[in-house]
Amino acid sequence: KKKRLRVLVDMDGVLADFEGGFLKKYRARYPDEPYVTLEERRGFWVSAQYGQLRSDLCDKAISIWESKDFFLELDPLPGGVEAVKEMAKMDNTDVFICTSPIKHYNHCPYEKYAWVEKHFGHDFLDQVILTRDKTLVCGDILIDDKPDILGVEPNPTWEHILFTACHNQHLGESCPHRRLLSWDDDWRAILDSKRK
Ligand code: UMP
Repeated sequence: KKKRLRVLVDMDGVLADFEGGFLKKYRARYPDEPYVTLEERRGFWVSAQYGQLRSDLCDKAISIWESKDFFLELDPLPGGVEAVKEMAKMDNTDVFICTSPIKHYNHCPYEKYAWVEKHFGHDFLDQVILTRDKTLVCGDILIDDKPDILGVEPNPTWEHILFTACHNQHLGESCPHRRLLSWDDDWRAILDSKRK
């Protein structure tokens, strides 16, 4: 029996290297300020950890991803673009890129579309979902590096597959989700486990 499988894939931290891009531009713009290495990152919110380091560093961190070209110039994470392109060609499989733009909207939403066009091609823009509430989006799985994905829908249709990132790699049993350790991990087996 074949029902189509719908896969939702997050962008920042899963397809695009938000953490690496942030640290590089933060250090270039604020060379004399302290920073958090990727090894030391804990918690999803970069701004919160920088704010704990020193209160004024929260706004300095935010200034980085609010800048023009920040999202557009993010490097792809290894294997992600290739994996999503392969998924999109699989039989009975629909794949969407599901990403939350920041509320400082003058660059980010535009650059997210431009990033997808640059790395996937113009036709793939049909697969982009920008939303601040992923619980409203229906799908079989959501591959996302954020440990807690909450919104107005208490029972989302998708199973959250936690994509391992620097900020979530130390989370233990407190985080109950199945994981995808990287795009070298067996994402095909995860998809197959959801096919009816
Ligand atoms: N983001 C912040 N603050 C942070 C870290 C990330 O606003 O400290 C933004 C960047 C992305 C969004 O636009 O949050 C994360 O979106 P998802 O990965 O959940 O789609």
